[in-house]
Amino acid sequence: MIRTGISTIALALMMAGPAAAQTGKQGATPTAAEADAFVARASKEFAEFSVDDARIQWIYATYITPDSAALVAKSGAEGTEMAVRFALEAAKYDKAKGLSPDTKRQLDILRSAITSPAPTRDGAATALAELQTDMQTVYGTGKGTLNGKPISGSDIEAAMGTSRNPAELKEMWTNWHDNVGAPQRQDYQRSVGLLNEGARELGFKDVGAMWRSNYDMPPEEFAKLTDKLWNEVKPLYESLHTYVRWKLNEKYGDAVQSKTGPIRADLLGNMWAQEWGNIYDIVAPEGAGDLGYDIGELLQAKDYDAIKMVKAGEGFYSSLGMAPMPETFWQRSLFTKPADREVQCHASAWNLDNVDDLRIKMCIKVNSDDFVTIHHELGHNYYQRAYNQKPLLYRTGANDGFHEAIGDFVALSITPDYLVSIGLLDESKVPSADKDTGLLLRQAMDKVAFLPFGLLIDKWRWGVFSGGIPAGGYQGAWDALRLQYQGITPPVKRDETKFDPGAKYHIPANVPYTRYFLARLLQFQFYKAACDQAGWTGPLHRCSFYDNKEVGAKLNAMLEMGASKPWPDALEAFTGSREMSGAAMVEYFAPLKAWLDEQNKGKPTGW
Ligand code: X8Z
Ligand code: ZN
Repeated sequence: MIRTGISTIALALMMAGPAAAQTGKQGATPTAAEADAFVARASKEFAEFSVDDARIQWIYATYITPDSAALVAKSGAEGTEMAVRFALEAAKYDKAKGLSPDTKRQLDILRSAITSPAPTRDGAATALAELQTDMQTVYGTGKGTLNGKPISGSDIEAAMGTSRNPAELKEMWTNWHDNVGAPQRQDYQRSVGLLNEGARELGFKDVGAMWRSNYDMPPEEFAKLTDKLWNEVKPLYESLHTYVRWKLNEKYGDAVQSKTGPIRADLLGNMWAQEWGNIYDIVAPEGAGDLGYDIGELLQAKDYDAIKMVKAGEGFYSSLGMAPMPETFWQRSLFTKPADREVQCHASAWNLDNVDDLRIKMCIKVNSDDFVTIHHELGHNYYQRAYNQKPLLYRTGANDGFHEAIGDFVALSITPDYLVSIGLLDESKVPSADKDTGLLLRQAMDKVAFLPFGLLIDKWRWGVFSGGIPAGGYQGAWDALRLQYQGITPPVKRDETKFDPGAKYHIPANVPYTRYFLARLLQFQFYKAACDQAGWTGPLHRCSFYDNKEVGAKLNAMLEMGASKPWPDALEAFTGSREMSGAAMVEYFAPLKAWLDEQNKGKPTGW
């Protein structure tokens, strides 16, 4: 199974079962042929283990009970033990002379692509799996409150997007963080110890260094690359921050949002202040700001339900020439939140048999956020199917940012004209060119706002794993990074009895997050390339490559590669460039940046 919403190779590698160690003769340097045989054996055993493991994980994620939790922890521990054993063995075969590039690459994948390594000593993998499952159960079953009444994770997420009442927002924010985050603090600290011990046994400095070593370059260089990329787009974020803070001050007044300093985290339309598109109404440019439509309202007006939304997403991929999702996708996916049981609502995409048992798991609501997320998840599924002919260890993204970028890249094509072509928007309602600023601002509220958030989650974890952030300073360091990068502040005082990182899914689930930062930039690189291929000459943000089979074929060629080649090769195959870069995103938003800077004249900037 490759459960991409959660992780890619990492989980492929966690799906492991007991295997007899068959290393080369004790002490002797193994031969290239022995290394080939080892890779084949490891792949086969992973593949065999993975199907049952995937089913167990699926059952847990779609029906959280003490029983499914116990089973998922047990299977997870077995998988980790096997993955670690293969990683240690791979290190030995790595020394063989005359290795083929493919064997070398697969050995490297075996060595480093484990997200949750555990030490080999007895009981450690089980202890780690139990801690991680406990945290995920706290997250998956956690509740906040609204007006004193309990409210589920998916409902509170939606309510944070629509409420404009600062007291309600503060209540929801505080209770979610207190109820879901704080109880995980001890378990998280213990899990960090075990993860680091595991990473060190595998020859890495700490888990952070291990995560950073999966990008076809030395881990230190990768950290530098992320900073370089951030610096390319930071001015865009600062312009947006200045403008949005001003608008929030106009709306709520000094007592709620001051004209200077950080923005109050609960006012931005999202529980984590990671995407701000839901408060577009507050920031819309005067006069030209009304786009004349909201995707959520269009869907509701046309009586869309969850299935119809997913069908629309599938329709886009079909228009590129991709085969429809298999019948089993429709039979086995979880599209809506069941009324009678606990499920993990955080969206994910799965391939349970590594071939074509594709599924998504989501608690879909009929709104704009979820329409985009459906395209995101389907992007994972189409990627998974495209590379399913490759050797098992290559059945993942060129890097994890690629996997996260595909569906978002497709969703950038949801332009007004596209909405007309699928019958959601009336032709007479297509916003005229004078609405371009509004369209770009709506997009920037999601795409640009996310950038510092996408970066800081792993800045925090890299610090925790390296020891730079001590266990007694988890909360303080989190707040400091949120302030430094995002320029936001919690609505109530936090202290070290809290654990706000645990209130974000990817912390209890231990899913690396830099992938989403990379994806935010990559999706614009892909989009610009696709629009160039399509011969688009208008403003970039009005381009839709819907129905373009040529773009589809070229995209598929990149997707089919999976991880078989270093990611610059894959990037080059589709875009002609070998560098990840913020330039395409900066170009897309250039007209908005000029407009924002005009609006911001004379206003306080920075925090
Ligand atoms: O976790 C996700 C996807 C599943 S891979 C829904 N995303 C990040 C998040 O929700 O925090 C997509 C955008 C960022
Ligand atoms: Zn994803």
